[in-house]
Amino acid sequence: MTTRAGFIALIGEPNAGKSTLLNRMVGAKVSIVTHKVQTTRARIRGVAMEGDSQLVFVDTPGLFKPRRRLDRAMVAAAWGGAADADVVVLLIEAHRGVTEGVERILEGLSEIGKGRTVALAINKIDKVQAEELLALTKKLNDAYEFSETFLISAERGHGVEDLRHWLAEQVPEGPWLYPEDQIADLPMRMIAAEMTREKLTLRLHQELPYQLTVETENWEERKDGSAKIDQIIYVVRDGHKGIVLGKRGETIKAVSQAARAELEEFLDRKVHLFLQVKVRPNWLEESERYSEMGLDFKDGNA
Ligand SMILES: Nc1nc2c(ncn2[C@@H]2O[C@H](COP(=O)(O)OP(=O)(O)OP(=O)(O)O)[C@@H](O)[C@H]2O)c(=O)[nH]1
Ligand SMILES: [Mg+2]
Repeated sequence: MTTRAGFIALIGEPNAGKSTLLNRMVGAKVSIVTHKVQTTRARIRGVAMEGDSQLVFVDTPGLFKPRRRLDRAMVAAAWGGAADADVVVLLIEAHRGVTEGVERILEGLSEIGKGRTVALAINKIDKVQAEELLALTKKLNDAYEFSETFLISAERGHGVEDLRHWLAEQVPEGPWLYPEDQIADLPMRMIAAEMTREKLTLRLHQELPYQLTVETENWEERKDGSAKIDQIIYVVRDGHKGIVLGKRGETIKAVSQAARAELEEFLDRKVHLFLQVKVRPNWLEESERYSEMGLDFKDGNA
């Protein structure tokens, strides 16, 4: 049997649907998803099998014009993901088309895409009319020489099978990189922290989700088979702490319940989740916070 295996980087603007696509390819929720931009902060690997090919998908943070250290580190991680991959898939939102942000990404691709297979995936086709897709496909292929174009809905699954089949043929021959049954390559404590951050992002408004981070502080396996997980939510201001806690602690309680439910499903066992909110005005400038997130602090240097 000739096996194949390779890395496939999913890149695109924030909110393009990269994490949704990764989860669909893997068949499990490995990467968090919200309707807000800049949800994913680091590279997240999910593994899928297709015939004799092992596809290692690399979800990346969205590409945007960075302002803060964290933004710069995120964008660097995303381009780094593309540079390390065998195949790059650029996701574009069908209803938004070629935005300024997309134009900047195409410029970047003219460097990083050199000598690499780059496919275009126009996502969220459920949101537009078929005629629009034709025009958009042409426009994008005029701007960059993509190896192939796919019209997909990561959320509903349209076109995803075709993309997967095609990718299975593109990755190089070689031994599999992970055990056949592995679906993610991310420490469990990090997946757990991400789940809590997703629930916080869904509940909190404006800038707050971008100014907090979640870390798993302690993970204890209990004799009864359950896990006790302690996490810290770092925020930058006292006022933020109050908002995260909510009136009579209602917000943090709801977040904790939602995150715990998802963790229990993922781990298939009982979880005791304890969340603590700490004010740490300078966490966005602390290198340890970046390594916890899976980012390189130096990448954030201006
Ligand atoms: N209508 C529709 N919505 C989609 C589709 N794919 C993803 N979405 C939605 O788009 C939003 C963003 O999805 P994500 O997967 O978090 O996007 P992302 O590219 O990972 O975003 P960042 O991590 O912020 O860069 C979510 O609300 C998804 O449910 C799709 O095919 N159709
Ligand atoms: Mg994402």
